[in-house]
Amino acid sequence: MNKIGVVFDLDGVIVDTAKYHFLVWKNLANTLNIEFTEAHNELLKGVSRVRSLEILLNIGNVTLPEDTKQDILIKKNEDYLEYIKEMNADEILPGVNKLLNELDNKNIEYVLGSASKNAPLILKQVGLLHRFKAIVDGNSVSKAKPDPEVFLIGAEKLNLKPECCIVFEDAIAGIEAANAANMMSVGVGDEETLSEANFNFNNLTEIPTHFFDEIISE
Ligand code: B16
Ligand code: MG
Repeated sequence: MNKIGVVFDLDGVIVDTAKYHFLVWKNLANTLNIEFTEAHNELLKGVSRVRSLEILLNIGNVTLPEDTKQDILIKKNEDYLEYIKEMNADEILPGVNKLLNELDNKNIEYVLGSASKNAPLILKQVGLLHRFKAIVDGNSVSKAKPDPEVFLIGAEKLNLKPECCIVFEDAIAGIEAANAANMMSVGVGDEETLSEANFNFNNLTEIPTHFFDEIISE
């Protein structure tokens, strides 16, 4: 393969914003008398905000009118942004900077492919926004992961065919989306959970130096 490009998920790969999503959803769940555990939170990883609320309400077997749901979604994001505005470069996950430097050195371009509508703000907070060739996020897509749309747009931004793109993802929905897009999927996190990925690593520090060279030479 001559030329390759990379699409990075955000939450769980570049930064751990899942902990903030959890705190806010947990708080909202309490006000709705829904028991919401960290295991439940796994179900929200990689899926859109709207879908996250649907999952939460399903867990509690709660039905709400549409306008109440809209109010909850607004409040969810307001509370979440309180955490985001305190973020800084210390929250970049281990191995990210080294990996981006390596890609830069090898002239391999990379874009972001995230479900989050707050992706540009989060990247700005941690000082990484300028490094990506393009940002494809929850504002750019009509269909959320596991639909491949976000990654297919990423491939367009990279001017590459999907099969020349490598996706780094921490969520099952994201691995499914990458596979559906006919891209190479790299699961970042628990190998058993992300068993559908083409490659698995616990975190980005584990990516071997020759990982990209081997894919290019295939
Ligand atoms: P927002 P990713 C996803 O980010 C999160 O994993 C998921 O938990 C969240 O619901 C989604 O973003 C939407 O986030 O409320 O900020 O629009 O993993 O796709 O980078
Ligand atoms: Mg993620």
